[in-house]
Amino acid sequence: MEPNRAILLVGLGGAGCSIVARLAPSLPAEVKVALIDTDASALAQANGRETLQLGRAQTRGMGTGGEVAVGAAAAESEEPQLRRLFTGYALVVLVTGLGGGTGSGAAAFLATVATDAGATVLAYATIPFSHEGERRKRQASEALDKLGAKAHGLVAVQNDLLLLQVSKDAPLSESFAAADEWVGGALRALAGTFVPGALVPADPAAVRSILATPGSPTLFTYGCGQGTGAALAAARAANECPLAHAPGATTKAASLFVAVTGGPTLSATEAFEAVAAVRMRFGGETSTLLCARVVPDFGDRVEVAVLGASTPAPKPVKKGKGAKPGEENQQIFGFATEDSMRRGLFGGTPLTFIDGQDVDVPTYIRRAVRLPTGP
Ligand SMILES: Nc1nc2c(ncn2[C@@H]2O[C@H](COP(=O)(O)OP(=O)(O)OP(=O)(O)O)[C@@H](O)[C@H]2O)c(=O)[nH]1
Ligand SMILES: [Mg+2]
Repeated sequence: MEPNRAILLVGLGGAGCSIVARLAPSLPAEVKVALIDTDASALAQANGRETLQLGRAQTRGMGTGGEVAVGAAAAESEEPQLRRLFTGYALVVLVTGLGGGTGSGAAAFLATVATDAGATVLAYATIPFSHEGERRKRQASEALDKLGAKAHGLVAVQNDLLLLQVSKDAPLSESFAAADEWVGGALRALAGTFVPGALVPADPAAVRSILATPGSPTLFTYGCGQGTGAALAAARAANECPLAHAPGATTKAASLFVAVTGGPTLSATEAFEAVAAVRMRFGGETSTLLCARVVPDFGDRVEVAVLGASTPAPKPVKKGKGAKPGEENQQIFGFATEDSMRRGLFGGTPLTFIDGQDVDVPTYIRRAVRLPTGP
Protein backbone atom coordinates (compact mmCIF):
# COMPACT_ATOMS: atom_id res chain seq x y z
CA MET A 1 0.00 0.00 0.00
CA GLU A 2 1.24 3.55 -0.66
CA PRO A 3 2.82 4.85 2.51
CA ASN A 4 0.48 7.82 2.86
CA ARG A 5 -2.54 5.52 3.10
CA ALA A 6 -0.95 2.96 5.39
CA ILE A 7 -2.36 2.09 8.79
CA LEU A 8 -0.51 0.41 11.66
CA LEU A 9 -2.31 -1.23 14.56
CA VAL A 10 -0.06 -1.46 17.61
CA GLY A 11 -0.69 -3.55 20.72
CA LEU A 12 1.28 -2.26 23.71
CA GLY A 13 1.74 -4.21 26.97
CA GLY A 14 -0.02 -7.43 27.99
CA ALA A 15 -3.60 -6.26 27.40
CA GLY A 16 -2.78 -4.35 24.22
CA CYS A 17 -0.92 -7.33 22.74
CA SER A 18 -3.76 -9.73 23.58
CA ILE A 19 -6.45 -7.47 22.10
CA VAL A 20 -4.50 -6.87 18.90
CA ALA A 21 -3.37 -10.51 18.54
CA ARG A 22 -7.00 -11.67 18.86
CA LEU A 23 -8.10 -9.12 16.30
CA ALA A 24 -5.28 -9.60 13.77
CA PRO A 25 -6.63 -12.67 11.90
CA SER A 26 -9.86 -10.83 11.01
CA LEU A 27 -8.18 -7.67 9.72
CA PRO A 28 -7.75 -6.88 6.03
CA ALA A 29 -4.24 -8.00 5.00
CA GLU A 30 -3.23 -4.41 4.19
CA VAL A 31 -3.50 -3.34 7.82
CA LYS A 32 -0.11 -3.87 9.41
CA VAL A 33 0.10 -5.09 12.98
CA ALA A 34 2.88 -4.79 15.58
CA LEU A 35 3.08 -6.07 19.15
CA ILE A 36 5.25 -4.17 21.63
CA ASP A 37 5.98 -5.22 25.23
CA THR A 38 8.69 -5.59 27.83
CA ASP A 39 7.39 -9.11 28.44
CA ALA A 40 8.77 -11.54 25.84
CA SER A 41 5.96 -14.05 26.47
CA ALA A 42 3.33 -11.53 25.29
CA LEU A 43 5.20 -11.21 22.00
CA ALA A 44 5.02 -14.94 21.44
CA GLN A 45 1.39 -14.58 20.27
CA ALA A 46 2.52 -12.48 17.28
CA ASN A 47 2.26 -15.39 14.84
CA GLY A 48 4.95 -14.03 12.56
CA ARG A 49 3.81 -10.42 12.75
CA GLU A 50 6.13 -7.58 13.69
CA THR A 51 7.25 -7.39 17.33
CA LEU A 52 9.41 -5.05 19.39
CA GLN A 53 10.69 -6.00 22.82
CA LEU A 54 11.20 -2.97 25.02
CA GLY A 55 13.94 -2.55 27.64
CA ARG A 56 15.83 -5.85 27.44
CA ALA A 57 18.45 -4.35 29.75
CA GLN A 58 15.93 -3.21 32.36
CA THR A 59 13.53 -6.16 32.46
CA ARG A 60 15.39 -9.07 30.78
CA GLY A 61 12.24 -10.08 28.93
CA MET A 62 9.99 -10.09 31.97
CA GLY A 63 7.24 -7.51 32.54
CA THR A 64 7.88 -4.41 34.63
CA GLY A 65 6.08 -5.84 37.67
CA GLY A 66 3.66 -2.94 37.50
CA GLU A 67 6.38 -0.24 37.71
CA VAL A 68 5.47 2.68 35.48
CA ALA A 69 8.95 4.23 35.69
CA VAL A 70 10.48 0.98 34.40
CA GLY A 71 7.97 0.90 31.53
CA ALA A 72 8.81 4.50 30.59
CA ALA A 73 12.59 3.91 30.71
CA ALA A 74 12.21 0.70 28.69
CA ALA A 75 10.39 2.56 25.91
CA GLU A 76 12.81 5.49 25.90
CA SER A 77 15.76 3.13 25.48
CA GLU A 78 14.15 1.80 22.30
CA GLU A 79 13.44 5.17 20.65
CA PRO A 80 15.32 4.60 17.35
CA GLN A 81 13.57 1.24 16.81
CA LEU A 82 10.19 2.77 17.58
CA ARG A 83 10.82 5.65 15.19
CA ARG A 84 11.77 3.19 12.43
CA LEU A 85 8.65 1.12 13.11
CA PHE A 86 6.24 4.09 12.88
CA THR A 87 7.79 5.82 9.87
CA GLY A 88 5.69 5.72 6.69
CA TYR A 89 2.30 5.26 8.35
CA ALA A 90 -0.46 7.81 7.99
CA LEU A 91 -2.43 6.47 10.92
CA VAL A 92 -1.12 4.63 13.98
CA VAL A 93 -3.77 3.08 16.19
CA LEU A 94 -2.29 2.37 19.60
CA VAL A 95 -4.13 -0.14 21.80
CA THR A 96 -3.14 -0.57 25.43
CA GLY A 97 -4.44 -1.54 28.86
CA LEU A 98 -3.60 1.08 31.47
CA GLY A 99 -2.88 0.21 35.10
CA GLY A 100 0.26 -1.94 34.77
CA GLY A 101 3.83 -0.74 34.18
CA THR A 102 4.44 -1.18 30.46
CA GLY A 103 1.28 0.29 28.92
CA SER A 104 1.01 3.09 31.48
CA GLY A 105 4.71 3.95 31.36
CA ALA A 106 5.25 3.72 27.61
CA ALA A 107 2.01 4.79 25.89
CA ALA A 108 2.57 8.56 25.88
CA PHE A 109 6.15 8.11 24.68
CA LEU A 110 5.04 5.85 21.82
CA ALA A 111 2.39 8.41 20.83
CA THR A 112 5.05 11.14 20.79
CA VAL A 113 7.44 9.14 18.64
CA ALA A 114 4.66 8.18 16.19
CA THR A 115 3.47 11.80 15.94
CA ASP A 116 7.04 12.99 15.34
CA ALA A 117 7.35 10.37 12.61
CA GLY A 118 4.41 12.06 10.84
CA ALA A 119 1.52 9.77 11.79
CA THR A 120 -1.89 10.68 13.15
CA VAL A 121 -2.23 8.79 16.42
CA LEU A 122 -5.48 7.33 17.67
CA ALA A 123 -5.05 5.72 21.09
CA TYR A 124 -7.43 3.25 22.62
CA ALA A 125 -6.89 2.57 26.33
CA THR A 126 -8.71 0.38 28.83
CA ILE A 127 -9.14 1.52 32.45
CA PRO A 128 -8.73 -1.18 35.15
CA PHE A 129 -11.67 -2.99 36.71
CA SER A 130 -12.84 -1.31 39.89
CA HIS A 131 -11.78 -4.38 41.92
CA GLU A 132 -8.16 -4.06 40.76
CA GLY A 133 -7.43 -1.54 43.50
CA GLU A 134 -6.31 2.03 44.01
CA ARG A 135 -2.73 1.77 42.78
CA ARG A 136 -3.67 0.52 39.32
CA LYS A 137 -6.47 3.04 39.14
CA ARG A 138 -4.10 5.90 39.97
CA GLN A 139 -1.43 4.68 37.53
CA ALA A 140 -4.06 4.43 34.82
CA SER A 141 -5.45 7.88 35.46
CA GLU A 142 -2.02 9.55 35.40
CA ALA A 143 -1.07 7.69 32.24
CA LEU A 144 -4.38 8.64 30.62
CA ASP A 145 -3.71 12.34 31.17
CA LYS A 146 -0.24 12.06 29.63
CA LEU A 147 -1.46 9.99 26.70
CA GLY A 148 -4.36 12.37 26.06
CA ALA A 149 -1.96 15.26 25.68
CA LYS A 150 0.10 13.44 23.03
CA ALA A 151 -2.34 11.36 20.97
CA HIS A 152 -4.56 13.09 18.39
CA GLY A 153 -7.52 11.05 19.54
CA LEU A 154 -7.91 9.11 22.77
CA VAL A 155 -10.65 6.64 23.55
CA ALA A 156 -10.74 5.46 27.16
CA VAL A 157 -13.00 2.58 28.06
CA GLN A 158 -13.52 1.16 31.51
CA ASN A 159 -13.08 -2.58 31.67
CA ASP A 160 -16.12 -2.70 33.97
CA LEU A 161 -18.14 -1.36 31.07
CA LEU A 162 -16.74 -3.86 28.57
CA LEU A 163 -17.68 -6.73 30.84
CA LEU A 164 -21.33 -5.69 30.78
CA GLN A 165 -21.77 -7.65 27.61
CA VAL A 166 -20.28 -10.87 28.99
CA SER A 167 -22.17 -13.49 30.98
CA LYS A 168 -21.38 -13.30 34.70
CA ASP A 169 -19.93 -16.79 35.12
CA ALA A 170 -17.75 -16.87 32.00
CA PRO A 171 -14.08 -17.75 32.70
CA LEU A 172 -11.75 -14.73 32.81
CA SER A 173 -9.94 -15.43 29.54
CA GLU A 174 -13.27 -15.83 27.72
CA SER A 175 -14.56 -12.67 29.37
CA PHE A 176 -11.68 -10.61 28.06
CA ALA A 177 -12.05 -12.05 24.59
CA ALA A 178 -15.78 -11.30 24.53
CA ALA A 179 -15.37 -7.87 26.09
CA ASP A 180 -12.78 -6.91 23.51
CA GLU A 181 -15.14 -7.87 20.68
CA TRP A 182 -16.67 -4.40 20.76
CA VAL A 183 -13.34 -2.73 20.46
CA GLY A 184 -12.24 -5.25 17.87
CA GLY A 185 -15.37 -4.62 15.80
CA ALA A 186 -14.84 -0.87 15.83
CA LEU A 187 -11.15 -1.10 14.97
CA ARG A 188 -11.78 -3.66 12.23
CA ALA A 189 -14.49 -1.52 10.63
CA LEU A 190 -12.33 1.58 10.82
CA ALA A 191 -9.24 -0.12 9.45
CA GLY A 192 -11.18 -1.77 6.61
CA THR A 193 -12.20 1.53 5.06
CA PHE A 194 -8.58 2.45 4.38
CA VAL A 195 -7.82 -0.54 2.22
CA PRO A 196 -8.09 -0.58 -1.58
CA GLY A 197 -11.47 -1.73 -2.85
CA ALA A 198 -13.54 0.24 -0.36
CA LEU A 199 -16.58 1.66 -2.14
CA VAL A 200 -16.10 5.08 -0.62
CA PRO A 201 -12.54 4.85 0.72
CA ALA A 202 -11.32 6.72 3.74
CA ASP A 203 -8.57 9.22 3.35
CA PRO A 204 -6.14 9.27 6.30
CA ALA A 205 -5.63 12.98 5.67
CA ALA A 206 -9.33 13.53 6.32
CA VAL A 207 -9.18 11.43 9.48
CA ARG A 208 -6.25 13.54 10.51
CA SER A 209 -8.32 16.66 10.02
CA ILE A 210 -10.98 15.19 12.34
CA LEU A 211 -8.38 14.33 14.98
CA ALA A 212 -6.30 17.40 14.29
CA THR A 213 -5.74 18.56 17.83
CA PRO A 214 -4.12 16.37 20.50
CA GLY A 215 -6.27 16.26 23.58
CA SER A 216 -9.62 16.64 21.81
CA PRO A 217 -12.46 14.71 23.41
CA THR A 218 -12.95 11.71 21.13
CA LEU A 219 -15.94 9.58 20.31
CA PHE A 220 -15.43 6.01 19.11
CA THR A 221 -18.33 3.64 18.86
CA TYR A 222 -19.54 0.59 17.05
CA GLY A 223 -22.76 -1.24 16.24
CA CYS A 224 -23.84 -4.23 14.23
CA GLY A 225 -27.18 -5.14 12.60
CA GLN A 226 -28.53 -8.04 10.58
CA GLY A 227 -31.41 -8.73 8.19
CA THR A 228 -34.02 -6.21 7.05
CA GLY A 229 -33.06 -2.67 8.07
CA ALA A 230 -29.58 -3.87 9.13
CA ALA A 231 -27.83 -0.56 8.40
CA LEU A 232 -30.22 1.48 10.51
CA ALA A 233 -30.13 -1.14 13.27
CA ALA A 234 -26.31 -1.00 13.24
CA ALA A 235 -26.38 2.80 13.45
CA ARG A 236 -28.80 2.67 16.38
CA ALA A 237 -26.64 0.06 18.13
CA ALA A 238 -23.61 2.33 17.64
CA ASN A 239 -25.58 5.24 19.08
CA GLU A 240 -26.45 3.25 22.18
CA CYS A 241 -23.15 1.34 22.56
CA PRO A 242 -21.56 1.91 25.99
CA LEU A 243 -18.32 2.80 24.17
CA ALA A 244 -20.05 6.04 23.24
CA HIS A 245 -20.85 6.75 26.84
CA ALA A 246 -17.38 6.07 28.26
CA PRO A 247 -15.79 8.72 30.47
CA GLY A 248 -14.04 11.26 28.28
CA ALA A 249 -16.08 10.36 25.20
CA THR A 250 -17.75 13.33 23.64
CA THR A 251 -21.47 13.16 23.02
CA LYS A 252 -21.58 16.03 20.53
CA ALA A 253 -18.79 15.88 17.98
CA ALA A 254 -17.91 18.74 15.68
CA SER A 255 -16.62 16.32 13.04
CA LEU A 256 -17.69 12.76 12.46
CA PHE A 257 -16.21 9.90 10.49
CA VAL A 258 -18.74 7.12 9.85
CA ALA A 259 -17.62 3.81 8.37
CA VAL A 260 -20.38 1.53 7.08
CA THR A 261 -19.43 -2.04 6.15
CA GLY A 262 -21.96 -4.44 4.68
CA GLY A 263 -22.58 -7.33 2.32
CA PRO A 264 -23.19 -7.04 -1.45
CA THR A 265 -26.85 -6.02 -0.98
CA LEU A 266 -26.03 -2.89 1.05
CA SER A 267 -27.59 0.03 -0.85
CA ALA A 268 -26.43 3.63 -0.90
CA THR A 269 -29.75 4.73 0.59
CA GLU A 270 -29.29 2.38 3.53
CA ALA A 271 -25.74 3.60 4.11
CA PHE A 272 -26.90 7.25 4.03
CA GLU A 273 -29.77 6.48 6.41
CA ALA A 274 -27.30 4.98 8.84
CA VAL A 275 -25.09 8.07 8.62
CA ALA A 276 -28.09 10.35 9.16
CA ALA A 277 -29.06 8.43 12.31
CA VAL A 278 -25.52 8.77 13.69
CA ARG A 279 -25.46 12.48 12.85
CA MET A 280 -28.75 13.05 14.61
CA ARG A 281 -27.32 11.50 17.75
CA PHE A 282 -23.80 12.91 17.85
CA GLY A 283 -23.93 16.16 15.92
CA GLY A 284 -21.25 16.46 13.26
CA GLU A 285 -22.03 20.13 12.74
CA THR A 286 -18.73 20.93 11.04
CA SER A 287 -18.27 17.89 8.82
CA THR A 288 -19.33 14.30 8.39
CA LEU A 289 -17.28 11.87 6.37
CA LEU A 290 -18.89 8.70 5.07
CA CYS A 291 -16.83 5.65 4.14
CA ALA A 292 -18.43 2.47 2.85
CA ARG A 293 -17.02 -0.94 2.18
CA VAL A 294 -18.58 -4.14 0.86
CA VAL A 295 -17.34 -7.46 2.19
CA PRO A 296 -18.91 -10.38 0.24
CA ASP A 297 -19.15 -12.79 3.19
CA PHE A 298 -20.96 -10.24 5.38
CA GLY A 299 -24.25 -11.49 3.85
CA ASP A 300 -27.05 -9.35 5.31
CA ARG A 301 -24.92 -8.06 8.20
CA VAL A 302 -23.95 -4.40 8.48
CA GLU A 303 -21.40 -2.80 10.82
CA VAL A 304 -21.20 0.89 11.64
CA ALA A 305 -18.09 2.40 13.26
CA VAL A 306 -18.00 6.05 14.30
CA LEU A 307 -15.02 8.22 15.08
CA GLY A 308 -15.54 11.80 16.08
CA ALA A 309 -13.88 14.65 17.85
CA SER A 310 -14.95 17.93 19.29
CA THR A 311 -12.73 20.89 19.94
CA PRO A 312 -10.80 20.55 23.22
CA ALA A 313 -12.04 22.39 26.29
CA PRO A 314 -10.15 25.64 26.87
CA LYS A 315 -7.13 25.28 29.17
CA PRO A 316 -8.02 26.10 32.77
CA VAL A 317 -6.77 29.49 33.87
CA LYS A 318 -3.88 29.13 36.36
CA LYS A 319 -5.06 30.04 39.82
CA GLY A 320 -3.28 32.61 42.01
CA LYS A 321 -1.32 32.13 45.21
CA GLY A 322 -4.10 30.62 47.31
CA ALA A 323 -4.72 27.69 44.89
CA LYS A 324 -4.43 24.19 46.33
CA PRO A 325 -2.01 21.79 44.58
CA GLY A 326 -3.63 20.19 41.54
CA GLU A 327 -6.45 22.71 41.47
CA GLU A 328 -5.22 24.25 38.25
CA ASN A 329 -5.70 20.88 36.52
CA GLN A 330 -9.31 20.42 37.43
CA GLN A 331 -11.70 19.74 34.62
CA ILE A 332 -13.87 22.56 33.40
CA PHE A 333 -17.56 21.80 33.26
CA GLY A 334 -19.67 23.95 30.97
CA PHE A 335 -23.01 25.15 32.24
CA ALA A 336 -26.00 24.52 30.03
CA THR A 337 -27.22 27.73 28.46
CA GLU A 338 -30.86 28.68 28.86
CA ASP A 339 -31.29 28.08 25.15
CA SER A 340 -29.82 24.57 25.26
CA MET A 341 -32.02 23.71 28.24
CA ARG A 342 -35.12 25.01 26.53
CA ARG A 343 -34.38 23.12 23.33
CA GLY A 344 -33.27 19.89 25.11
CA LEU A 345 -32.48 17.16 22.58
CA PHE A 346 -32.79 19.67 19.76
CA GLY A 347 -30.05 21.91 21.17
CA GLY A 348 -27.51 22.61 18.42
CA THR A 349 -29.89 21.69 15.57
CA PRO A 350 -31.19 24.28 13.12
CA LEU A 351 -34.19 26.18 14.49
CA THR A 352 -37.62 25.16 13.19
CA PHE A 353 -39.92 28.18 13.42
CA ILE A 354 -43.61 27.83 12.64
CA ASP A 355 -45.88 30.82 13.14
CA GLY A 356 -43.08 32.58 14.95
CA GLN A 357 -42.58 29.78 17.48
CA ASP A 358 -39.62 27.41 17.89
CA VAL A 359 -41.50 24.10 17.71
CA ASP A 360 -38.52 22.12 19.05
CA VAL A 361 -39.13 23.70 22.45
CA PRO A 362 -41.76 21.63 24.29
CA THR A 363 -45.19 23.27 24.23
CA TYR A 364 -45.48 23.51 28.00
CA ILE A 365 -42.26 25.51 28.16
CA ARG A 366 -43.27 27.79 25.26
CA ARG A 367 -46.61 28.48 26.93
CA ALA A 368 -45.03 28.72 30.40
CA VAL A 369 -47.49 26.15 31.78
CA ARG A 370 -46.63 25.17 35.37
CA LEU A 371 -46.58 21.38 35.76
CA PRO A 372 -48.05 19.83 38.94
CA THR A 373 -45.24 18.94 41.34
CA GLY A 374 -46.85 15.75 42.65
CA PRO A 375 -49.16 14.90 45.54
N1 LIG B 1 -9.80 -5.30 27.99
C1 LIG B 1 -8.76 -6.02 28.44
N2 LIG B 1 -8.08 -5.59 29.52
C2 LIG B 1 -7.03 -6.33 30.00
C3 LIG B 1 -6.64 -7.54 29.38
N3 LIG B 1 -5.56 -8.03 30.07
C4 LIG B 1 -5.29 -7.13 31.08
N4 LIG B 1 -6.18 -6.11 31.04
C5 LIG B 1 -6.18 -4.85 31.85
O1 LIG B 1 -4.98 -4.14 31.52
C6 LIG B 1 -4.36 -3.64 32.70
C7 LIG B 1 -2.85 -3.65 32.52
O2 LIG B 1 -2.37 -4.98 32.53
P1 LIG B 1 -1.22 -5.48 31.55
O3 LIG B 1 -1.53 -5.10 30.16
O4 LIG B 1 -1.03 -6.93 31.83
O5 LIG B 1 0.01 -4.61 32.07
P2 LIG B 1 1.29 -4.20 31.22
O6 LIG B 1 1.06 -2.94 30.50
O7 LIG B 1 1.75 -5.39 30.42
O8 LIG B 1 2.34 -3.85 32.38
P3 LIG B 1 3.31 -4.83 33.23
O9 LIG B 1 2.89 -6.24 32.96
O10 LIG B 1 3.06 -4.38 34.64
O11 LIG B 1 4.68 -4.51 32.75
C8 LIG B 1 -4.88 -4.55 33.80
O12 LIG B 1 -4.90 -3.84 35.01
C9 LIG B 1 -6.26 -4.96 33.33
O13 LIG B 1 -7.21 -3.98 33.76
C10 LIG B 1 -7.38 -7.97 28.20
O14 LIG B 1 -7.12 -9.01 27.58
N5 LIG B 1 -8.43 -7.18 27.79
MG1 LIG C 1 2.75 -7.17 31.13
